[in-house]
Amino acid sequence: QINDRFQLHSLEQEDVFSVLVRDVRHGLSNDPKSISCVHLYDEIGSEIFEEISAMPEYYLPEAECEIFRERGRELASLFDHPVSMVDLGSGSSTKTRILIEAFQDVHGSVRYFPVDVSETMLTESSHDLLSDYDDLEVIGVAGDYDDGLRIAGEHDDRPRLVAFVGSTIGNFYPNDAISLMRRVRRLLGPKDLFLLTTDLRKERSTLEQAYDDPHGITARFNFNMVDRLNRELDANFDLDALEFRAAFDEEAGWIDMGLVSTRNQKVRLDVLDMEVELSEGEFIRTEISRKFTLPEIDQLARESGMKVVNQWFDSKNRLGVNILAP
Ligand code: AVI
Repeated sequence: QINDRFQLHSLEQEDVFSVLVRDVRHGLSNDPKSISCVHLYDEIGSEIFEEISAMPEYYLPEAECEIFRERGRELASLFDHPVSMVDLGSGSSTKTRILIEAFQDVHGSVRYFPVDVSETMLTESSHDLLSDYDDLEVIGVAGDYDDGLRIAGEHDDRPRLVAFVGSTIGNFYPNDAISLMRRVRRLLGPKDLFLLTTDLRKERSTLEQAYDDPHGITARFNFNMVDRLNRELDANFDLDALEFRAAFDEEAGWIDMGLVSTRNQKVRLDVLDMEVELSEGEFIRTEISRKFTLPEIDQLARESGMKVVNQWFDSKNRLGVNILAP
């Protein structure tokens, strides 16, 4: 019975290892050096991210869930008919569950398109959702965001809500964020909507405690990635000569996260046949996390060919859920 309501589209994906090789070669040749944040999330990294999400200092999940609980039905009521919900980067679908319930309350049924690179995660979470909700149909897409948008576009008899939750847009450089959102825009029909969660600009100390946390969990999240390079790329980074740093860059408007070399050192990455020199004090960026002002959210929407039609905040005004229309 569950299987009747489940379809899986498994797209050919470039294997994780080739992507790692290419990204690391490119990132470590750049100035400033960087390692793409997608590589933070191997199996161990994803578990550490769950720990981050449960820390009191990392207010984002709690704030977002509050908004979903308070506003889910209002969101569902923006549509006249049952919708297809496309969830870009669905992961374990915990947060979107709240939205699915709200849409079911208002419209009865929901067709849910979770999109995630991990087929295992996708199949497991879809199975859990289908056993919990009878009026749910799940069309999973194991692939990237563009695969998800394309497949959702092929099933277009319902109005669509495309959701990009978790404040993940903040991990994209400004131009990449606009380019992704323009691709979302292209899928949207006149009655479709895009839900975009953005973390908001706030006091430096609150931001820095969320990313440079007193428990050292985010530091561990970063060191795990370097440890991964040591294991998978036969590299010899000396973890004792690296220090975690996460600071708010006021001018750029983002948390800049990464590792600082505490001495001059040469690192070999045997698999890449590459040698990298790090000088004392040199920073290797692992991630940015943008914090938006309200005019910046409007501008992002505008530059992607959309407009903000609803905007909801949590009771402490820490995070915003924006509803964008084409
Ligand atoms: C996944 N992303 C939205 C997180 C963020 O807040 O930018 C990633 C993260 N990195 C460290 N803490 C959380």
